[in-house]
Amino acid sequence: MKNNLAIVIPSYNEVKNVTILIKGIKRGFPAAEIIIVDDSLPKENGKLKRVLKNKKNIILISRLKKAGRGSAVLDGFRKALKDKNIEYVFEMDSDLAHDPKEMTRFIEKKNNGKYDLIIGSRYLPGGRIKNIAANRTIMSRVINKFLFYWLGMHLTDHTSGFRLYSRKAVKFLVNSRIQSKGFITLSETAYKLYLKKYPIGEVPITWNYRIYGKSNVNLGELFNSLFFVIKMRIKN
Ligand SMILES: Nc1nc2c(ncn2[C@@H]2O[C@H](COP(=O)(O)OP(=O)(O)O)[C@@H](O)[C@H]2O)c(=O)[nH]1
Ligand SMILES: [Mg+2]
Repeated sequence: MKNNLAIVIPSYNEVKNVTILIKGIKRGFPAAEIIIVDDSLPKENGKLKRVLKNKKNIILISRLKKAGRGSAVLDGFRKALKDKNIEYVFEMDSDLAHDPKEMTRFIEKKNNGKYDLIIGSRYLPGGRIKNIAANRTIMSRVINKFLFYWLGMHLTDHTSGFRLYSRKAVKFLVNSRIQSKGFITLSETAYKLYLKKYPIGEVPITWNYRIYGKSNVNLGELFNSLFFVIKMRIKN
């Protein structure tokens, strides 16, 4: 049978994490097409290239400039669509926040309900957050509650980067003129799909704080993102 699964992974200075992550993916999904969209500068990107050399079913897109998690994933989506056999497209972080063992839960839900997007939620009953400072969890929860009411889209986790899309949804998104570039693209893409009435579901996930490397979120991007989603609803 032809492989019908692609996994898009944005990365920025994550050589060590990516090395571990792809091993985990290959254990469960040996034939999946893994598309890594890396924005590291040439030196770090070179290290990643060496690690991935001669590995099967891995495509590395090297952008060599930090251009945002959201835009990286969209470039990965475009690449996934080039393969006509791909029907399921995952996106997941490269920093081991998301456990590839949980991917089957998404696939089962999608197959049972004809969803176009399944979001891995930290806040659904059964979902968990491990090893992170309480203040960040509280901030994330507050933002998600706000988005729940402001966008009127009743999801528990709008900004989770562990997701499964149908081919149809991916095709729609790459042609949707997405305006944002960073992590808030997660909210923008979900909202675009919601407005067009694509069925969206959630499954609980366990989210892990990174052990290696450092987080890219900062207060500046956080505020810009909040303004962005406020404007996004007003425009629609
Ligand atoms: N390609 C690319 N990936 C990014 C960028 N910013 C963040 N990432 C990746 O997106 C994922 C989530 O970012 P992270 O810094 O862990 O955010 P946090 O989990 O909210 O602390 C990680 O896998 C990062 O490597 C970017 O500008 N470009
Ligand atoms: Mg992270």
